[in-house]
Amino acid sequence: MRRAPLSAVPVVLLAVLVTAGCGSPQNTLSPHSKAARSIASLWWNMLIGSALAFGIVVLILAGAWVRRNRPGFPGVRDGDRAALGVVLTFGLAIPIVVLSTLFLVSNIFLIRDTSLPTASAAPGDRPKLTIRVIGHQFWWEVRYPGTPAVTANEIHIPARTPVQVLVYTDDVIHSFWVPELNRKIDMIPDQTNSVLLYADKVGRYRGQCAEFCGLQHAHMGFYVFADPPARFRAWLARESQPATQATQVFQVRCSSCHAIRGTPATSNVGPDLTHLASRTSLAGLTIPNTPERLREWIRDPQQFKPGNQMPALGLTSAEIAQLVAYLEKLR
Ligand code: HEC
Ligand SMILES: [Cu+2]
Repeated sequence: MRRAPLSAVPVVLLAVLVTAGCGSPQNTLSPHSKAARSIASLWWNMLIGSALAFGIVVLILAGAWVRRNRPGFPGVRDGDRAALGVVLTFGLAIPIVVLSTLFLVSNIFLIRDTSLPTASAAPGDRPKLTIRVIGHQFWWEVRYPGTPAVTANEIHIPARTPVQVLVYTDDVIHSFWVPELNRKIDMIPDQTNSVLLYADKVGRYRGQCAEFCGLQHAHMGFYVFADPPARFRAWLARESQPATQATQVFQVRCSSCHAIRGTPATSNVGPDLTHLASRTSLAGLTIPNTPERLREWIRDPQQFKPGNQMPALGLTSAEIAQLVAYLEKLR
């Protein structure tokens, strides 16, 4: 059997790296808003520009290598002023000019296209809705000011509507990022930052915490659902309703950390569960929200997300079954 040449290894590795991001549901290069399009085109322009610069450098190097043994080929000696000039021009002057221009241009793009429109913007561009997102290790609390609605890890917004997102953190630094809709925004203790969310198209966009925040940082994902405006309003109206019944097991075992509005459970150490059954996923997109997975989660949350802040509580199967039946009704 012929062995593949060793030189194929870096090529294969490179191909894996280059294609790893393709087709993911979280792709900066498949923008769905003006802000994300501006970021993507900035990226393409930088890629093309740096590929050109790289190509020119490789050509010069190759030319020099081919001619290195020809008589009269310039060599570099001590005190050679021309050589020093070349080094200063290509090694210092040109990089300073190119990098500062790039820095300036990319900041102008970012400020112009990805920031929240100011009060002087055209009325159609101004945010129609404000939501608050609070980072927790390792999940996202989502509030809709002016309504009692609180949810977790699944944000609904109306499509084709500018939405202002105010972000802050309950513990360490996190970073809120929906690559297909806009840039990242850090969630910093004792400070509120804001970012614009806008989606051209009805759909589901994946987001991710983009600042390492602890053991389960990678399992701190979320969805943004851009709904048709009427469906969004119906969702928000239902999400604002309290729950109609409570259960004793929940009150005893879970209410120290979770809230179910309309019942005596009001803590917010963990996600608000008032409309848990209306969500598609659990624990920051770690598992789908099905009765089986919910049961396994309650039995031992650490099996899916080791190091998350909900402990296994040693409940009996009967207690777990009762809790799952109750939580499944919270639509
Ligand atoms: C010590 C605090 C604590 C207790 C007690 C606790 N939880 Fe949790 N729970 C959490 C935290 C924190 C999370 C978020 C975990 C994550 O995603 O990182 C969570 C997540 C959940 C989720 C997933 C919610 C979502 O939308 O992703 C469910 C369901 C849940 N808990 C149910 C329960 C039930 C039922 C009980 C009682 C048997 C309970 N929890 C007791 C802290 C707690
Ligand atoms: Cu994180």
